[in-house]
Amino acid sequence: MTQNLAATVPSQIRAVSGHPAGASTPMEVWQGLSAAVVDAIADDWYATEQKYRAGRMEHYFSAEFLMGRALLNNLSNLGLVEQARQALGSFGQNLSEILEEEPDAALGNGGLGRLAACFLDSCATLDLPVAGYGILYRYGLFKQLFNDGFQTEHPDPWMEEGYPFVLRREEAQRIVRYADLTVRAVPYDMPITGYGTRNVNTLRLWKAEPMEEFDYDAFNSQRFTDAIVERERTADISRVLYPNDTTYEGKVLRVRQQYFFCSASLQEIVDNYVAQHGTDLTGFAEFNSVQLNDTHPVLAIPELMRLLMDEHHLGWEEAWSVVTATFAYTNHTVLAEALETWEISIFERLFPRILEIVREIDRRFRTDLADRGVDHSTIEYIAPVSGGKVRMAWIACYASYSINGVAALHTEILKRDTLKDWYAIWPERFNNKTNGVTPRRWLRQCNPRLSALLDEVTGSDAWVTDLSVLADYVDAADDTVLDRLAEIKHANKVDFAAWVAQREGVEIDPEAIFDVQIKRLHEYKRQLLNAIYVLDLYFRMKDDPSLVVPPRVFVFGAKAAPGYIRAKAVIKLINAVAELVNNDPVVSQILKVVFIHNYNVSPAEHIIPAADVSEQISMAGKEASGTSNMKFMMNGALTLGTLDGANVEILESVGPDNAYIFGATEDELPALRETYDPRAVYESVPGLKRVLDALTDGTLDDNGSGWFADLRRSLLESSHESADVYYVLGDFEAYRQTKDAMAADYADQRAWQRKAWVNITGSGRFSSDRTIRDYAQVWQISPAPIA
Ligand code: GPU
Repeated sequence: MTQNLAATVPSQIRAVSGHPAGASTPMEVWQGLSAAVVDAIADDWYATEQKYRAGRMEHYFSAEFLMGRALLNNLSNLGLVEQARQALGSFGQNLSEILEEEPDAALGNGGLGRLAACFLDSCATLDLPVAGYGILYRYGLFKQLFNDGFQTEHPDPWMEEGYPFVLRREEAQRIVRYADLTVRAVPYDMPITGYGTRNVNTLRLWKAEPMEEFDYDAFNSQRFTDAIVERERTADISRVLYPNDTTYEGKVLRVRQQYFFCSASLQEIVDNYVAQHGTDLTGFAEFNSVQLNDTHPVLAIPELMRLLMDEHHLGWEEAWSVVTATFAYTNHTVLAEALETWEISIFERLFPRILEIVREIDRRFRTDLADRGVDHSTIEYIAPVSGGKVRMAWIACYASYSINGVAALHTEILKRDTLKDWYAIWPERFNNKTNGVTPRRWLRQCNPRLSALLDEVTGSDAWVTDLSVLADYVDAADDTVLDRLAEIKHANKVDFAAWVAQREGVEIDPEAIFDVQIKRLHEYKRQLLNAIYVLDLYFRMKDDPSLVVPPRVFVFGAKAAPGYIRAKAVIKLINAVAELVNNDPVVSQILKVVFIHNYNVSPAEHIIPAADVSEQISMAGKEASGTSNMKFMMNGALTLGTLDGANVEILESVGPDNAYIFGATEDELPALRETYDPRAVYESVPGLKRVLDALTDGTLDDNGSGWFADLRRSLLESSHESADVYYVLGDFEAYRQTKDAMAADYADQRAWQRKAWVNITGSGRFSSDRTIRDYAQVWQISPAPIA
């Protein structure tokens, strides 16, 4: 590996800018340094590809990869940060400022996409032969701005200025055919470096391009506009990431996208099999496995059947036994609105052959289950095709050798409810893989101060690749270490306050408790519960000026799906509460509310190291896992949460003294629901009436949208079954009590820092390295280091 950035960086900058390094713009310097990094890893990348191709490989299919920034991650993995700093310093540039030039690769919505990115990092670090496959969206997740406190959405053309971390592989293009359109799929490869290894893995992102650059015939025969329209129809396929998180939209373009990347990826994998092992495809699954990241890539199942039967002449049974040994399926939600089903008519229009195969899967499924004695209504319910719809989750369950949930509680709910009929027939397919996050990005890079302390206390940086070693040091925190921990958090908060002042124009006090809720805006995540708490606290302070309230900054970050009006109403509400609180001359001395606009991966890297309180307050049973809960814990924030998703396992790791847990549990909720009367709660819990009335009595202004009245109605006045579906009012009193107590506990800094230390040292099992080692067992792959 070339490791002489001092020599390569200036020439790379010259090559991209046409100017001497010293006269180039910061953007050009970012481009040049990034190109120098790609240059440094090129040979190892090639060697890794060659090595992996020859053996058994895992292929991670995902419609989303929320990668964030690449440059610091790569420099840090390669141990080149200092070299880069010096190389830039020699012509008067500052590395930290240059790093801020980089756009986030936001090719994902939230947790599901970011999980895929953490997994790629762990696979590379562990030298595992795994490749990612997805779509090179021209526009990533929309950019969020606030206008009068309302969310507005704007395009995110993230690679328009050039992006050195993807390389076009002209020679590896494939053709994808629809009944009404044939397109070229051109791969763009992103190198995925690991920490302390020479292996460089690959994320392959496909871009749709027209078959011919121009349809000259159409142009020449005065059908110019037809020719352009055709080109645009093709470009549409990889134009934009759908901005829905955990909800499904039955758009034809979306199913086109899904088929596009599944078909192109499988063609490549099959071609490679033939190149390595010959034309008898019956052994395909000995060398290949495919992980389906939720149902978005499930079309890969009928597509592999098609490739095996139509192009490689296997019979149905032969093909089916290959397919059922190839695919594994991860479920990421139990929310009914996320279950993808497609109208049969769409399949007829786009890919009749795929529909034919799906219908045959369905026919054989029905026979198979009838033979097993399954009753007719169950068969009808879980059949791949029923009620005029193709049901993607059921195809996944039927064809996969492994089915997993993403946290222990979630997997139990799958087995008990969501997928219970499947579990009854194929219990051996089910397993849990609790999510994890990469400690490289989410601790070492984003929190250098804490990382230095961990190096010191543990005597090495071994924790970076084996986070579980931290558990040995749970008792190693004497007063000196705890004071250091307090200083580190404080310094991070000072940095964050400066960042907030600059980015959002709000002054916040680093002495205050930083209480943070950052995640997609969804009713089940209950940002509304948090907002109600803040408003209630505001009124308590107004009512009783002598009330002793620990100073606090309430930080929010969230995007709402553009069509999700109620989520947008919550954003507007939080902004209205922020205005009320921050402009009150007395209350604003103690409380501040900050809504970080355009929340994304790189803002998260500023926010999380500065957090004291991690808000994980979803209604129990609804958050499959959560992953920010793990990032906060690693950085010493304490969890304020319900017993939901991975919070349950965080509590197990740290013990009840080191987390703040409240609210109805998943097994209590059905009985509570029977008699739940949100109106009665509103009338009887002190303070609630005042807060909910403030939504409509003129205290808060929704600019005439009527949205605040709708929020109030959603909690109180809907029909009996649909009022307060997410139990916001039911959990309010417990939340308030726990959150108040938590804030009071903050005063004892020694005790607080000790809890923080227990969280940090107890976070080992939430490293995505652990998760990926667990998956590697399912995948039956082992490390393949090139050096
Ligand atoms: N999740 Br389904 C998404 O971010 N997007 C989706 O479309 C679906 C699930 C999330 C879950 O909500 C979250 O609980 C989980 O931690 C994450 O996937 C990764 O498994």
